[in-house]
Amino acid sequence: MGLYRTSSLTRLRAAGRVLMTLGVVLVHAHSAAADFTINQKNKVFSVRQITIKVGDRITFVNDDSVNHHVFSATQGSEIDIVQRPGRSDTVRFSQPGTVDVECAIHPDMTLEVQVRR
Ligand SMILES: [Cu+2]
Repeated sequence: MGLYRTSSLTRLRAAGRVLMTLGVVLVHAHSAAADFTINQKNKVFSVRQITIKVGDRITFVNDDSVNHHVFSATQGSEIDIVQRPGRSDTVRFSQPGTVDVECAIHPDMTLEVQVRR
């Protein structure tokens, strides 16, 4: 009897550990966001196009000696960040779709962000 109790308690504990491990794995998979960096130098973005996943982050860095204004009017993914030289700001993209980014000061500076599910 005593032996039986011990063994079913052991089984319960083992099952609990499996469930906890699964939970940790699921949480980890859900939060596995990637980080990207895009620089602004000589009045261009370092890439013209980038494909990322929902939840990923892009850090915009102003490597110029003039102000930039990272801007997007894409609905649900609006960006409006004035950047002094040397400044960097991180934006998280939470909506799937195409996000058109530009510099509101230098309209030739454009960047297309493809956000995939
Ligand atoms: Cu600019």
